[in-house]
Amino acid sequence: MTPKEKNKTSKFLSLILRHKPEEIDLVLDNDGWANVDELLQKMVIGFEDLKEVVKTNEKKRFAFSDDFKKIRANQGHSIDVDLKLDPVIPPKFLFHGTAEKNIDSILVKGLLKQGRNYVHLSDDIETARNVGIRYGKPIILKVNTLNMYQEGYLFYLSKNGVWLTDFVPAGFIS
Ligand code: HQG
Repeated sequence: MTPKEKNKTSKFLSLILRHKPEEIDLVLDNDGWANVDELLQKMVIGFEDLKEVVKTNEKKRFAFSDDFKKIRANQGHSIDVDLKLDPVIPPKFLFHGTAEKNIDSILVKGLLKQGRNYVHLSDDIETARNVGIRYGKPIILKVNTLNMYQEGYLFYLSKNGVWLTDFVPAGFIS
């Protein structure tokens, strides 16, 4: 596979495993897993290519089950799946990158999950900047996550290191 083909396949996998499995008539189970044989057949790709895409994905977006019979996205879903992540204690601060144009609304309404299942946070500023730049001139928000945790908000850490929570009230953002 050329790097371009890998990138295209990875983008399509994100679409299928996070948002629209019905595009290829695939059904995910409650925990977001797809059957690998069925996926290969419906995407018309080979197992070795799929393994290569999963292994080389720069954000480790996908994971196989231990027996390689199932595959799912590690985070980023808009469809209702239960990743079965356990709540964990967050660090003192986490970061969220967004576009400058969103800031007024965020400082009033807080960070909303919008189309996805969670609000996404990162533990480093560079990642947050790269997330924000997707939507315009980036701005990095610092979230007082430990204070949130102490007030009862839950945090989850995806297998590929993305921090997830349901909602960040404006009062915890600086
Ligand atoms: C914004 C990518 C106005 C929020 C990335 C964001 C990430 C508000 C946008 C992952 C708002 C939602 C997720 C409010 C939130 N008013 N705007 N009250 N609350 N927003 O794409 O965090 O590469 O759903 O700031 O790396 O940008 O696909 O979320 O700008 O980890 O693996 O609403 O997607 O991962 O946008 O990105 P998104 P996100 P992948």
